[in-house]
Amino acid sequence: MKTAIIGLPMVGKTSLFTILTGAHEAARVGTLEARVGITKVPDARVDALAKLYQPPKITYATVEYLDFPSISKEALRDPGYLASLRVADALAQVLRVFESDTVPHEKGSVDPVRDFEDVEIELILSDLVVVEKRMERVDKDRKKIKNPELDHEFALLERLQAALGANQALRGLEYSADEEKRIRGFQFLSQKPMLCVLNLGEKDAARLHEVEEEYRNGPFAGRRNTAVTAICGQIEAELAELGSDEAQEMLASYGLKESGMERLIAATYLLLGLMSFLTAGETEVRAWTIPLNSKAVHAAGAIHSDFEKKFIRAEVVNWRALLDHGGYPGVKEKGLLRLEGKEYIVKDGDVLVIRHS
Ligand SMILES: Nc1nc2c(ncn2[C@@H]2O[C@H](COP(=O)(O)OP(=O)(O)OP(=O)(O)O)[C@@H](O)[C@H]2O)c(=O)[nH]1
Ligand SMILES: [Mg+2]
Repeated sequence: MKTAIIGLPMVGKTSLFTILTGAHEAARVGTLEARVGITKVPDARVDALAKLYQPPKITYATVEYLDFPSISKEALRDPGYLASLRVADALAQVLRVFESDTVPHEKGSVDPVRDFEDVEIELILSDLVVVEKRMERVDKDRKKIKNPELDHEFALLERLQAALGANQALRGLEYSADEEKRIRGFQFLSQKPMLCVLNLGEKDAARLHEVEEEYRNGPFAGRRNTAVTAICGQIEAELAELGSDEAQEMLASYGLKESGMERLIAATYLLLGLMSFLTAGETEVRAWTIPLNSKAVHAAGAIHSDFEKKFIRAEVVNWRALLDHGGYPGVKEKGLLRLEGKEYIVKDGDVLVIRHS
């Protein structure tokens, strides 16, 4: 799962990317010079189970981030930039809330909502071009052959056109499963889930949660597929250089409980509609990523495609129960280990053992 970090010039995209991923190397994404980095999803359940089992291998779920050059009309006309952005599963837009003399933003002043709308409008216009091109094509075909499929598609495109024409992002619309399928291939930019990352200055650090709530319940309230999180990039950069005790101390000195990065990663994960199930034993404790509401048989497939094909049953126990009873013998004795079939909907924090033939 890829999340593209986007935003206007000099808002702290690259700084954020570097803190998130620790990656410094540039890599090519298609024809574009963008940077790719992988972040592990912090998971206290994995930590706790690893303490119990002491396995040689501990594996966290991961999210991939892409650091993009700043968004502009020009960038969005560059086919390479567009193509690279289209493959992202979600967008994280960095919004500058910190005051800075070095930022040569033409409008200078801090206004994250204005900046958000500026980028939003570019995404919308770029989608509108795609929709209208496709409408022309479909309309031509409709004149040649009578096909209800084409009429369906045209009607859907008209709906998208109307929304975009009214400056509405496609992530705000509701789609039937059929419509979802029809438009997936277009990889519309304004349809991608959006994480707004408010990048606060040091002096606002103590008000981090307050500011986040203000925006979440204010200008960004009620938007579908949109999440809001606030960080203080400068502090996070310093935290990244520290050991965990020192980091805790520094957080406390700003009146903060946890690192903003952890909240940001968790928010990305949720926005992408993902959850984790776990496997735990003496050889490895591991978090596996699956879409929310996945069936047991698909969870098995995340581990190994053979497990999906030859699935018999899943042994399921909640991670906390496994921990509290010191492992499998304990939960078996208490009757807490359940046997579930293919159709079982896996829950966040389930620990699974897949029985297969
Ligand atoms: N005060 C403050 N300055 C920051 C923060 N984040 C970034 N900066 C400064 O802003 C400038 C741009 O930072 P980058 O991370 O390169 O921003 P960017 O969005 O990647 O910039 P472009 O890719 O050039 O559009 C640098 O001078 C940073 O030191 C922050 O959280 N607080
Ligand atoms: Mg940059």
